[in-house]
Amino acid sequence: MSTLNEISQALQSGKAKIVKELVQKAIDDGISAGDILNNGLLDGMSVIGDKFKKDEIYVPDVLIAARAMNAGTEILKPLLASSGTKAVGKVVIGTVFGDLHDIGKNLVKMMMEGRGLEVVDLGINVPAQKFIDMAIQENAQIICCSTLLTTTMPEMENVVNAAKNAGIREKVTIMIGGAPVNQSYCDKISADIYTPDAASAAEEAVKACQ
Ligand code: B1M
Repeated sequence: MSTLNEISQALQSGKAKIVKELVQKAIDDGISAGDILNNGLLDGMSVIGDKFKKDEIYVPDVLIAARAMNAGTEILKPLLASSGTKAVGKVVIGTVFGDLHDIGKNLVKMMMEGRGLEVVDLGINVPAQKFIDMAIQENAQIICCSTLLTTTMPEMENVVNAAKNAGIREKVTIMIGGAPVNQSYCDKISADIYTPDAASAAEEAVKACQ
């Protein structure tokens, strides 16, 4: 079995310590950070997602796999963060109110930091007004909203409206992303930028700060 397969399998079994060791081994063997992320860690997480959907596994299993995923991405962080051109800009990021998923949001944050952006992470379950208050307090150019649940997508529109109400809509770029979101939803709620993945989110954020 290849190391990437082993990483995927260990993640699916929730073995955080083994995932860490295997990710380090893959790095030492010269496998690129992007390959390890996409074909090892995310491959395993996608199998977990399928099984969760089919009720073959339950929330605790998914949480254990998520912990293993985070253990792996922590090791990759310096490598993902060392690539790309540096940019100057400040971003406020969070998972919207009602949503506790943070793996994708954490990846977006990691990629943005890798591109030299300063990222203020508000965590999960973030009320719309908090995005605005923190953007004002931190003088951020960009607000990034992540969500994984169809039920919490409307929270992104609440962020857009809260920015209008606070009088900062013209000054701040609102970026949205997460599995249920797409370009047409972005257009519908009058957010500024939708990107499908963490790498393109970082790329677009850099452009928005220029
Ligand atoms: Co949840 N969950 N979950 N879950 N979970 C999903 C999302 C689900 C699709 C599973 C399924 O049914 N197949 C489903 C949502 C269905 C829907 O809304 N249509 C679901 C559900 C239903 C639930 C609960 C309601 C389950 C329950 O309690 N009965 C519950 C909700 C809790 C809540 O939030 N209030 C719940 C709970 C959980 C856990 C806590 C157990 C755990 C989260 C742990 C954690 O995040 N720390 C969890 C997980 C792990 C998942 C799955 C399996 C994996 C999500 C993930 O991390 N993917 C997920 C199934 C799946 O996605 N296949 C599922 C990997 C991650 C890297 O991808 O976040 O999409 P993603 O990020 C991508 C892009 O979307 C993008 O970049 C990343 C890649 O580069 N991106 C952005 C993300 N944010 C972005 C922002 C941007 C730009 C790009 O700009 C700002």
